[in-house]
Amino acid sequence: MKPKKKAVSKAVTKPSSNGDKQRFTLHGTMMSGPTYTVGLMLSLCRHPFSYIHVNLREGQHKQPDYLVKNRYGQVPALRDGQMFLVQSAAILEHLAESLKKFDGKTPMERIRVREWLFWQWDKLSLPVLRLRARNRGFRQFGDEVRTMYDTEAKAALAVLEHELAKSDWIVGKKPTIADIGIFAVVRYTPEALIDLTPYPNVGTWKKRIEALPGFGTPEQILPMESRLL
Ligand SMILES: N[C@@H](CCC(=O)N[C@@H](CS)C(=O)NCC(=O)O)C(=O)O
Repeated sequence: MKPKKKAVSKAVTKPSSNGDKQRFTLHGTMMSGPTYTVGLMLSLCRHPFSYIHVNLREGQHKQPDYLVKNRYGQVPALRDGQMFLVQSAAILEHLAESLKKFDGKTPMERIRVREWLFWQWDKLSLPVLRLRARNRGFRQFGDEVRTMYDTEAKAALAVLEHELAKSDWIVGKKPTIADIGIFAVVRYTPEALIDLTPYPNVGTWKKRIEALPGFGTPEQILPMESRLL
């Protein structure tokens, strides 16, 4: 079906001064945390983007025309001009470098930012997103595995809590893609049936991100249907 042309959501209505509004097209689904990560970054950068809904239920992500965009057969994929980028953490890094926003200020900060993004996928994302998928009925596994993921997710949240007790942001004095990537997992903890009360600094940091200009929820940033600019 031909994608409909739709109005841009509020979160992305103010383009950056050097913004070419046809530069980026995000392929993904609204329910996908990694798709939201990329949408949130573009929204916080105030950079408009076209959006193509990929229907995972119908297996569109495994079709040859999608696999040329994302060889792993997953969402998201981001078109930047002629180039397709995949893996949300790598996309965040590319956007931070090319838009010159939300990166570390010094070489050491930039290394730390990337360190946290690797940590996020190593320790936090998998248990939280698997528990969320189970709770929503997208994945089935028994209580033993559920307890294992729950323990792993809470251990990762304790590491984050310890770090955020020392400063407002994960790296340096300003929000970076480390905050954006990690936020886009932590926001799903209620759907993973994980209570954030024992992690008060994580809770305060989460509110700090939600107060940033350009912030939006997945529902505000990612439409249900395709949207071409
Ligand atoms: N590490 C990848 C994870 C992407 C991912 O897990 N995407 C899910 C949706 S949230 C997906 O496409 N699942 C379908 C599949 O793996 O076949 C990223 O950050 O982009």
